Amino acid sequence: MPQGIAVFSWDQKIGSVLDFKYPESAKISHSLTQKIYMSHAFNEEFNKEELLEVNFNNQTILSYCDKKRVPEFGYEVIILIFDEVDKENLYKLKVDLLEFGKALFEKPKEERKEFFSNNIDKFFRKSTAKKILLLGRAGTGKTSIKQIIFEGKDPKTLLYNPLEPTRGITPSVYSWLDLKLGLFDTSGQELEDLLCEENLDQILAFENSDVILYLFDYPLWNSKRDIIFNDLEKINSIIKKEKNYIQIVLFLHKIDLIEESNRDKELEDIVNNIRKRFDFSIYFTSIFPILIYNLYNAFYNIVSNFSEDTINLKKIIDEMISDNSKTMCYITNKNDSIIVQSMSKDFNTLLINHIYKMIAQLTQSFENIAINDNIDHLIISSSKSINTILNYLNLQKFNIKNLIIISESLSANKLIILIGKLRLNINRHYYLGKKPE
Ligand SMILES: Nc1nc2c(ncn2[C@@H]2O[C@H](COP(=O)(O)OP(=O)(O)OP(=O)(O)O)[C@@H](O)[C@H]2O)c(=O)[nH]1
Ligand SMILES: [Mg+2]
Repeated sequence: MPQGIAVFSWDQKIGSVLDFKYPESAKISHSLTQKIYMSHAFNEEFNKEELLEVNFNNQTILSYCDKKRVPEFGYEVIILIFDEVDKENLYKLKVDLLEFGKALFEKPKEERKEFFSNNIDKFFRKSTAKKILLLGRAGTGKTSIKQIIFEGKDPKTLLYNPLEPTRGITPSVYSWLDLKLGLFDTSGQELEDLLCEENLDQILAFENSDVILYLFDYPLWNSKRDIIFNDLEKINSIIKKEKNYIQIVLFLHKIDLIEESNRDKELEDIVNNIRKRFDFSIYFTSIFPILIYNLYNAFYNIVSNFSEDTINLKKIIDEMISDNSKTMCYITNKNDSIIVQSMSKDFNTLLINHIYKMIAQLTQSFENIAINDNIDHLIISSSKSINTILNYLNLQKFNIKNLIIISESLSANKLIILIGKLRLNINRHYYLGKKPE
């Protein structure tokens, strides 16, 4: 990503005059603008648009000036500054800067600043921060979910070695593609106090929240559903006082404790029961290996409301999955958390946890060999004709790392072709800003 962008003009008496820049912290020294001006002025070519690549103090600068305009308006220049330039990306940046500069300088001076601010997002990816507040009674599974989804912990370990109860409010910040997610985990034992009107921590917890995730587990629903309804009423009245829109999402957790033969019917009854009083989205979750897919999906749905990257990546892999049977695909981030996934309906869900685990074990050593030895992908074929391909995407700066496809129907060769296509689409999304149709 560029370090900065700036527009300046050249006054014959006083030198460079900085018109505007972004971000405000970008350092645009006089010697830099002087060097850029000289590069344009001493370039023999006149009467045409010029886009130069200039190196200055370990920085690379792309600079655009339309020299046809110089006799009438003087030198007007727009520059884009980089610490390091991605060669793959350079051509696209040049085209974008040329288009942007041209459109900007055609505008009357008084309109340029607004045009500049409204359009620089094509060079700077916006990182948006969102806050999720996790609420729920003691032992319902809040911290376990947090550790699985955001910290890559193994669900089995958390099932057999339960965590200590949480105390107070524990905020953590995680990167999720183009988002910064602030996750506020709270203590179930202190929930009643937290929801009390006079509680001082309430402001810290609720203020600026975008989503409130209220978790209740199946045993609690069975034994004390009044408590759940009561909590929800209180939460509802607290957020009415907040200025911003806050979405409430419910997780009915530990659905593994509902007998399988009765599960669908039971869940339907629970939803109908809740719907009589509240209109919140409800997800059914569990950290049990065969059900964990639902938990990941619940998070994608919540996060994709904020993150354009999540939506686009999901579209790319969904499209591929829709053409193949018994296949699953997912993408991981820097922390090896799964950020998007897609699965054909006939995929054997019993395989999921085993594969997550195997990949998690492989991924660190794979990353090292992928970088050091330029290895593109790794294929694992099991004796039960399950083929898995692991591809290092090398897009760490966008917070994505590996692309994984597991298939019971596709041969290793087909997987290689498929991964090539997916990789191309993902790169097009990141480098060319192409949205999937
Ligand atoms: N059966 C089952 N147990 C689960 C599931 N998820 C978590 N647990 C168990 O639930 C217990 C409580 O988990 P925690 O994550 O510590 O619960 P918490 O909501 O953070 O609890 P507090 O911090 O006290 O508010 C642990 O014993 C977990 O192993 C699940 O999906 N199914
Ligand atoms: Mg906890």
